Amino acid sequence: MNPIVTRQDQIASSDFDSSFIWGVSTSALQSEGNHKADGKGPNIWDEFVQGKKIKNQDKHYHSSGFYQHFKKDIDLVKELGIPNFRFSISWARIIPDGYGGVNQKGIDFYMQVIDYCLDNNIVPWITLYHWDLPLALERKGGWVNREILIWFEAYVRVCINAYKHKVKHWIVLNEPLVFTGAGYFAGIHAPGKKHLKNFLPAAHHAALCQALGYRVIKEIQPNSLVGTTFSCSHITPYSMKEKDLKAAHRMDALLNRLFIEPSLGLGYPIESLPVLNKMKHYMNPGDEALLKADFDFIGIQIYTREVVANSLFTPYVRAKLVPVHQRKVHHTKMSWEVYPASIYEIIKKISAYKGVKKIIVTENGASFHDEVFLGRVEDLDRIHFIEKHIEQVHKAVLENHKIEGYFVWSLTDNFEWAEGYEQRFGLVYIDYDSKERIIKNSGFWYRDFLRS
Ligand code: IFM
Repeated sequence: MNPIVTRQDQIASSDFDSSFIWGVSTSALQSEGNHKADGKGPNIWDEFVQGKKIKNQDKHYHSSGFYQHFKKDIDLVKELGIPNFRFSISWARIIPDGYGGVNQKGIDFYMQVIDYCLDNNIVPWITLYHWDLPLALERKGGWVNREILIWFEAYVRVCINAYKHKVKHWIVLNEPLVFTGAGYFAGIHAPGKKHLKNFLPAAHHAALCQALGYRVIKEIQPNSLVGTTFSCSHITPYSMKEKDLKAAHRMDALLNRLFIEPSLGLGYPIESLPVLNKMKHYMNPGDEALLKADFDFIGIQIYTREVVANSLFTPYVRAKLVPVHQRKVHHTKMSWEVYPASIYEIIKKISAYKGVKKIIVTENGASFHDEVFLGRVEDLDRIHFIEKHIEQVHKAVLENHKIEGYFVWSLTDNFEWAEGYEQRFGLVYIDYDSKERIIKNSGFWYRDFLRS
């Protein structure tokens, strides 16, 4: 296939140190399909999609079919010359009821995926939890129940013991703010719970589990490299009026600081967001210490920036995100502003924390309207998006911030949670009927960039 763009005057991977880590990310629930195969237990999304909260009533039951087509997909990773592949383990494939009996077929499946990566010189990076809690655990309260610490520890032990001889890079949680905020406060993601009384304990238990996961992995596999990921967005106040500046500060505490600061021993950002005071109702003596973890790397996941205005009607944060249509700015199909400088600002911000050793962008990418025409997907918008973001990463490198890697979200189009299949983030287009994979021009662009 032809390279799509000429590379002169463009950012090149050779502008980065040769040790810089380049990769691509995906997740189990969004791409595997086969949700009942080989003894897998039900998870919260298997149930949630049966309600009415997913666009077009889409279900993840088949998706791109990574479960049966993983070799094809890893072949694509290889063809594109991407050295690192991040995917997640489905908890309910490994332990169908969440806690207790282990499903050997689940263990075997991920062993095959890992082996196939290694056979192809691709480094596997495994996320242990990417939002798909076993349903049996949700029936007992899920993330709201402090027993999640026991369940999660047992699950992590099984995974690390199974794969420790083959996998070095582990990511404990994917974006705890999103799965607790959307799943236990807003009710728009599984399990569809609402209110502060669910969100705060869920968030606290997730923060405890991210640190617990770190400790368990290091205990079993001391030479591992362990990180966890955070969704982050650069925040700009809507105006320079004091009320908007303060609103931006509160929103920053919620979106960017809530989970990283306790892991660094700084506690929850209560002074900036007073509602977090209520977190103490869910904290046991000694929890401050248990929240800490000495992560080898921090994964940051950036898609946009947020413009924030004061809002008396928004409970708890008294701040609102000003939508793109009101600001009339260039945006993706998700209605997220295209603002590449956000990635630079966030790297700078996270780098400034003394306790952060290394930062990896574990997700960055965009959904645009993709069309197949004569067997090709000419997704110039996505190429431009990724290129401009990599330029900003490079700027951060030149300023010696602690950034050491970048992963595109995502390898293939997949099930975008409440947005279903309408949103396509892949470097590779999926025809959901035939399961045909078509490398988009952005995929070729990334390949050429990595070769350059
Ligand atoms: O698809 C998601 C992913 O699961 C988590 N981070 C953001 C992506 C795009 O919304």
